[in-house]
Amino acid sequence: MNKYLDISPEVKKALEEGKPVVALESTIISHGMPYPKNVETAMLVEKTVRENGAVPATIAIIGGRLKAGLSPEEIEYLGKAGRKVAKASRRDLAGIVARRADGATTVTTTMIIAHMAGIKVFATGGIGGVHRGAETTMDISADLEELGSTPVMVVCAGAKSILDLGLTLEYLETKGVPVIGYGTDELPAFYTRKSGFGVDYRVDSPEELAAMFKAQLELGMKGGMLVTNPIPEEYSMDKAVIDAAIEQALKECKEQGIKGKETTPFLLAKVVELTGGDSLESNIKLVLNNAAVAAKTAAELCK
Ligand code: PSU
Ligand code: MN
Repeated sequence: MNKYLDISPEVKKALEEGKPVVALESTIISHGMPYPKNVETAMLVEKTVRENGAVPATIAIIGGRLKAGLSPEEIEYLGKAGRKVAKASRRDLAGIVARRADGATTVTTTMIIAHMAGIKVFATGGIGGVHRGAETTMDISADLEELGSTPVMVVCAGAKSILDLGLTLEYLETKGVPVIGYGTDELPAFYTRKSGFGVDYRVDSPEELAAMFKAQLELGMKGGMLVTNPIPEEYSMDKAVIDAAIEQALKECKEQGIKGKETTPFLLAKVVELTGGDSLESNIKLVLNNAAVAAKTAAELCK
């Protein structure tokens, strides 16, 4: 086992016994939602994973240790610290570990640590992608590279239209990442069920998701698989409302000269602020929905 990795006793036992485990990220807690909703949500997501037959492993870096499986106290600590905790992407890992610092893991670093621990399925809300205007800024999330190189299944609700969804799909194609629609032929756009872009495969059951991922692993493919699960109809947002909020957030981001790793957290917080918390409720519901699909799929993979 990697000398910098700590697997919690519960997660370790499940992995040793071949029981299903689902990885969960921590940037969504520290940078993706305000306190205390973030902590409440993280605990609810863990509960949902359990109710659907798997053990949750929330991942973060604490005091320079890579953690697979956090205690409720550790989740509270990260949630309360919020954006004061470093958002840890691939390039930050060595620095944070060497300095024995804390880091909230993004999709990228959660995949890296899940893979180190032997966890195959990971649930989150949305992934990073190719930002609008990337043809000049070159702002492309490291999440896409990671999906191209680390064999973990990521269950999300698509990507927010703060990104260029068409270019994000092109990039995933280049990196050889299969994009699966869960119960849909269309890529979901996080707050809404449709984006106008097609997926590579439509899959309608956890059994088939597990079969496809098993084939990918047994083929020795080095990359991951992206499962996009649409937000439940009753929680989806009005497209015009969310589009207006996103346009406004993008405008303020540009005006304030926000760049680099600050961009996504800024846009996420702005959208919540502009929609008066409605988008936060949708965000919570879609994460729970993804946690359930991921847990059922992890259980199938263990059969
Ligand atoms: N998109 C969301 N919610 C999130 C994130 C993205 O809708 O919480 C977080 C995830 O942790 C993701 C990261 O991996 O932001 C991507 O950041 P960047 O765009 O800087 O790569
Ligand atoms: Mn970026």
